[in-house]
Amino acid sequence: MNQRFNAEKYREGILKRDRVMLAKAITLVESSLPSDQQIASDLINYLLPYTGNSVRIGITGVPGVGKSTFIEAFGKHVIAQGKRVAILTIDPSSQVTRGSILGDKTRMEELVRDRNAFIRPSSSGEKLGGVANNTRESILLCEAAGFDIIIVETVGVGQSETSVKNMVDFFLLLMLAGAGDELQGIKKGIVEMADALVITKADGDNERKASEAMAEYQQALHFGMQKSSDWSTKVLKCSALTNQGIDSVWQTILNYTEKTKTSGYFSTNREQQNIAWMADQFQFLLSNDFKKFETIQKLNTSLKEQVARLKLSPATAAIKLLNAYHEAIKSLK
Ligand SMILES: Nc1nc2c(ncn2[C@@H]2O[C@H](COP(=O)(O)OP(=O)(O)OP(=O)(O)O)[C@@H](O)[C@H]2O)c(=O)[nH]1
Ligand SMILES: [Mg+2]
Repeated sequence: MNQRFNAEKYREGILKRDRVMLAKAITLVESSLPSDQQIASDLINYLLPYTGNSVRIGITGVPGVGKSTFIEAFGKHVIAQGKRVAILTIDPSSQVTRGSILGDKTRMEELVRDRNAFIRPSSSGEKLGGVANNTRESILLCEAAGFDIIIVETVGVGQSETSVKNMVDFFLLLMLAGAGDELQGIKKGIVEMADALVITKADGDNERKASEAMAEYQQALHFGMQKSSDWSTKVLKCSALTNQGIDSVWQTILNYTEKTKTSGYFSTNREQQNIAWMADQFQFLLSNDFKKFETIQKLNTSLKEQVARLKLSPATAAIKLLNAYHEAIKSLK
């Protein structure tokens, strides 16, 4: 049985940097219970003034590229600089399996035990807005709890990279040397979206291949489009085993934040992300509300048939659907 508190109590705990309370608050924002959602939204509104003071880093890459191992090495490095690091892991498959959590606990063995690190796998949740919305709220909670670096990790398959890109300041793509983009299951556009590409496992026999891969990507990206951040994608290599190159990744992120804070991009990007978040959420609410009316679902089915058989124009059918929705709402009053 999950104990629930009022929003005030969660707020107090989080501002005191109580990690147990932070974990409980994340469970709360992931909950689909309407009563929990009410407390969660009060809590987020309370905490907004204490959020925003972090660097949000998205990390993606195919299974086995070395995300967990990299995060362990990178996290420790950043903590050694006096920072506190929160790691939120998004599993795009519907459920976080116990296996993957346990696997990460062993791969992030030292971080798990470090008081300056907080690791939390996101469950898909059933809440409106899904994983993306939960993760955005979890980022805010971690910031209010005083974490300076927030890492959002996702496996680079499926739709999740784009939604992660839209909730972070810096987007890092981990790549294997010696395997083409297609082989790695990396979709078109992802490479261009990244603020840095990092070739992993650049150690031992693999080091030369990593350098070759770096040169190839540097060349390919040279012809890429200019980003609105005015930042050109950096290509790096590292080894999480030897720690070679880990500091370069950190320095690159520091350069990025300095540059984009000076240009103003850092804050306008966050403003736009907030507005896009609201628009996303509104779409979710609207389509969910729409689905609640059984009569409209029936009408929807019959209109689809008519449209398919060219008995009715799609535009007219859409208007009929909207009108029926308006009527259904009126009948509620
Ligand atoms: N040589 C070498 N091996 C590494 C390095 N980083 C990770 N590995 C190995 O690569 C394998 C996969 O590493 P993980 O960190 O689990 O990869 P991941 O991307 O988190 O994988 P998923 O969680 O399955 O998506 C493990 O066997 C690691 O030991 C590295 O820097 N050098
Ligand atoms: Mg992993």
